Amino acid sequence: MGYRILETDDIPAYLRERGHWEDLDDITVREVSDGNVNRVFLATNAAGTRSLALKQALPWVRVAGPSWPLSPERADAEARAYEQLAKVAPDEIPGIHGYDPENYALVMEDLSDLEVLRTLLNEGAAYGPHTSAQIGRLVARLSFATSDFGMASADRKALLAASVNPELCKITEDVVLSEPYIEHEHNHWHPGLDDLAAEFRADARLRTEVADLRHVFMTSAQALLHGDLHSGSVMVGERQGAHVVRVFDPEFSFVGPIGFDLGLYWANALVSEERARALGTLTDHGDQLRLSWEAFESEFRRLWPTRVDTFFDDAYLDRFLRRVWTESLGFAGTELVRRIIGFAHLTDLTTLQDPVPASRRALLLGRELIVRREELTTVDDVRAVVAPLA
Ligand code: SR1
Ligand code: MG
Repeated sequence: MGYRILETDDIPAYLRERGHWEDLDDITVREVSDGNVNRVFLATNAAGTRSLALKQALPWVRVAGPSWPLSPERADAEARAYEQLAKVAPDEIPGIHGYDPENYALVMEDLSDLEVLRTLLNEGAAYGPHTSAQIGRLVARLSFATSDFGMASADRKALLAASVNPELCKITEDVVLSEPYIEHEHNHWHPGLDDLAAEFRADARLRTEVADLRHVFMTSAQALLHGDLHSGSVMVGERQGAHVVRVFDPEFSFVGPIGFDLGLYWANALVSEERARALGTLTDHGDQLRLSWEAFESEFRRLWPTRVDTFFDDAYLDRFLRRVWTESLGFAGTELVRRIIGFAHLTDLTTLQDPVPASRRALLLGRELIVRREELTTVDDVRAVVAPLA
């Protein structure tokens, strides 16, 4: 039949055709699209005992519409990423009920009993003790398993070839790793940031450092990434008294530099910290970089003795982790900058009554992380950069 864009009214019959739902008299569907790129629907029965989520990739960027075409094949990348994630972190992703490559549609577990991490934080909640450690551990498990340490060379090459995701990588290369530093129609910012936006575009050193990070992003095929690991790609909550973390939306997944995943997570934690500082609701925000890095590093080191290629010795592990740390800081800086003077701003800042002071701090922090990433070798060094911006 070929690809068709599913509307709310199409979903019941579609789910039934695909074998996901039986009783067409007992199904209610609503659209809950929230991210920038795709459409998401929730199907539930009247008793509330059965529910499913359906995510479909459109042939364009959802928030931009047909004026920004984008191949729906990105859903293939998402389905592939979930396959890899299911091997290393099955309890930290949504249950996947099926993927339909013809319609670029994923049917998966309804997570609406959980909350998007960004939403919770914006409402004033603390991170809590487990979330960032779980994210750090998940990144370590995914990246170790899909690196040359965790996979035989030929299998790795096959994964690399199967995981190319050119269009979505190009979006990142553009909106994160170049456009904010040049004149571009995607860029916009609060007028109170005019001076900094101009300063950043005129800063030759900053541009060269971003060019370096952009090239790392383009060429450093370390491991399979989530590819867009911000706080809107994480859901948290409680189930049967236990803390639950679910990472979703890995459509930007490709084999790239591990620091890109950690960096995005860190940048979004730092932005949340700035929001909390502005509102006087700071709690545990300042611990998140440390918690996620320590969990990442200790899990990666725990897995190291299982490496398939022992030519990589322990001294190399130290060097490799140092590189991941440094690149994570740089990528965190680029994410901070693009979310404020580029495309796709964050509600953490945009919903503040006066977003300017917090945005200025975050921008300055972003620039410091980019240009000083080599000299910031510890978490305390990073905290020392955050503090004087106050
Ligand atoms: C055109 S897509 C803009 C942003 O939304 C996604 O969530 C990614 O972060 C991307 O950079
Ligand atoms: Mg997303």
